[in-house]
Amino acid sequence: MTSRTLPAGFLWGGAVAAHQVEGAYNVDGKGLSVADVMTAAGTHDERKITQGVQPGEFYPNHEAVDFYHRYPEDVKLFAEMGFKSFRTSIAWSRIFPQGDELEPNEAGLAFYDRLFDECHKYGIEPVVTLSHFEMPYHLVTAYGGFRSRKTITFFTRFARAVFTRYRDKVKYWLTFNEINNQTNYDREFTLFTNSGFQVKPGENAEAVMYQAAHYEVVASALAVQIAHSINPDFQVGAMVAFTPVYPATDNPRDVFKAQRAMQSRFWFSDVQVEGQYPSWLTHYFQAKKYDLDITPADLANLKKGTVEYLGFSYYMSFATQANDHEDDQFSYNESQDLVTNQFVPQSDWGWQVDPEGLRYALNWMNDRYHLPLFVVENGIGAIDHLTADHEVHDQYRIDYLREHIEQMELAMTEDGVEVMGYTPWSAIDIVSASTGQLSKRYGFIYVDRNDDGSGSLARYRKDSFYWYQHVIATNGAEL
Ligand code: P53
Repeated sequence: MTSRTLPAGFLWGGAVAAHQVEGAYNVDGKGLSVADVMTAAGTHDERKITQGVQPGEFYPNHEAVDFYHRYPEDVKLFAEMGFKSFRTSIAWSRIFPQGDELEPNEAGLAFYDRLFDECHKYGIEPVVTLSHFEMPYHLVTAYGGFRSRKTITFFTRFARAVFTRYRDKVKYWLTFNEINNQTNYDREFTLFTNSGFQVKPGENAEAVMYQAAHYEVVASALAVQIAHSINPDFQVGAMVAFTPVYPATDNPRDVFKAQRAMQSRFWFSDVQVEGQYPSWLTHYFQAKKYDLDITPADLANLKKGTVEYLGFSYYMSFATQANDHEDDQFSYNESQDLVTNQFVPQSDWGWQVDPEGLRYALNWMNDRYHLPLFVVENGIGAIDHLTADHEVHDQYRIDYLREHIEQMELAMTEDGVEVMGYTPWSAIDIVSASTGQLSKRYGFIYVDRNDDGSGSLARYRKDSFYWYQHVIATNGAEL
């Protein structure tokens, strides 16, 4: 138990992403997105990426939990929990169905007007991600996603359209969700969902990732500039998956390996916050002979488009150790270089649960970035059981969230870290991003839907719903 009081105005809330809740994948003119061509996987395998939508395959995001039609009921439940904020994303392919049109789709824009109005009805502040794993699929097939510099233009056109439309409805924006997932460039899922491409035979995946990510940080910096030209009061943030990488031992080689891992995972936010590339990375490009398209105009734009806060997700921590054949760069390959941390337990999906790592994360970012921080995702995917009385006794979720909130509060009250808000993942059950499962549940609200798409879609409050309601009511004093 803690009795720490947080500042008034702290943005308690919950988070989702458009593609994981909305469904209605082909309604009101929406085009296909990358999320619409990924099948469902099991607990320990990866989703299949198909060539377009293939007959006979099951695509769980097509219907998801039908938030597109049920949002009034869902937002009402968020308000009942006491949400001050609600984080979601705008499905890019609702606004620009193909991605490369010149004019936005009015029906798509109108949906988010309705959604944001519904939030404001209850005093809930929307926190909106521009790109959360949902690039229009046509940009993938026609341009190779962010392989192409042209995609910067498509993205900024989208950003301008929504900044203009929601000028008076949304104040808090995030550019790219977990832009740094693609550090793990050997994983098909991360490159496809972050950047909209797949690696071709014989290609150097790391080099292509760095090129695409460069275009993204430039697109992000341009979006920040556009945002402020439209409304100077907008707050635009970057968003990284903050998975700290610890050294497995106190062997100095392991410590340096962990430092290189952290540099490799967080150069994205270094650039977005500081407006320039870290020196290790420009030297790394030279050492690896990666001849990237990075122009002086790009570098000038990075300087002009720095973010005003840093959003991050926090689920787990990693550990690494040096191997016997390190190159001079101690190059970090996330698919190969992680080891199990014996000091922390794992979730059913093998995620290393580490509440103290959240305090470490907040301190690390505070020291490095000197910006307000926003915990825009935190939670645990778990199997829930709905009782005959439609209850869900998810004490494990309450325990997870309580332990993490405690560490966040310690960082704020004992370490002086400025945290703007906390929007745990997820406000309501969603389709898991990495597995496509519904049964990897995160929500405070249970949705009657199964992995195979069956179920009534009815909503039920879990025990965690009532617990979180009390946390918000006491502004974090009673956990
Ligand atoms: P799922 C990897 C590591 C940390 C967070 O993840 C990640 C990922 C990608 O799987 O994703 C974020 O559903 C993401 C959400 C996602 C959530 O974490 O794979 O921003 O879209 O649902 C949980 O279990």
